[in-house]
Amino acid sequence: MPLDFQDSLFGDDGSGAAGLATLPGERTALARGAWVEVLPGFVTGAAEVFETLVHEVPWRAERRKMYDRVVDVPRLVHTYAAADPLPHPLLAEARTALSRHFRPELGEPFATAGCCYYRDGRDSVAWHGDRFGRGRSHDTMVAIVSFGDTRRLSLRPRGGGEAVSFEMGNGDLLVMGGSCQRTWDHAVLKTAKPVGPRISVQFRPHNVF
Ligand SMILES: O=C(O)CCC(=O)C(=O)O
Repeated sequence: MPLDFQDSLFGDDGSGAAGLATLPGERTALARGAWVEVLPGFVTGAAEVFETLVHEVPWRAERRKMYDRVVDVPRLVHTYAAADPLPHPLLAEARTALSRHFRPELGEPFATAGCCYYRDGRDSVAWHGDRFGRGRSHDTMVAIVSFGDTRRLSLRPRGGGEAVSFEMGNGDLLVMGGSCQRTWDHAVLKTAKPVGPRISVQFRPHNVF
């Protein structure tokens, strides 16, 4: 697991104190009642948060059955339940700020924090929607904060259509809302570019995963 990295790698000179920028971000309507809202630089001092997450999250490698083989899932993961202490105080602050801002529309707070560690460009997550639990039948929101090197989050209509994508850099926020989990798929696809490690933290309401 690569633990050595420079703040400058992530376009963050490291001098910024850890903090949060003010919501809202910029919202883009997608087809079929879905939307995304983006706020670059939502977390300042994000390089320090990244370093803490690398060391403090109890990362787990998963294996998954694929056809007649069991293969490594190409990223490390850990999910914090709503009551679990989060590994950096800024994550708790971010969840509170996101809950306060989006609650009138979402109707509930963000609860769980899923963490994914993409060690390099070979790590990825394939096209999917968060359609287990209520995401299958109800509009909801998933708020992703990105730490570390820049990776592209792609979205495409479920069943086919033109994809859109967003470069997510260190400290950037992207919220998927409306029908997005039911009517669109999203992915972080592999890249041959020489990218360094990235960690994403996904805040979800109860019973959305
Ligand atoms: O890492 C990301 O930005 C997306 C993660 C994701 O889609 C998932 O874990 O369901």
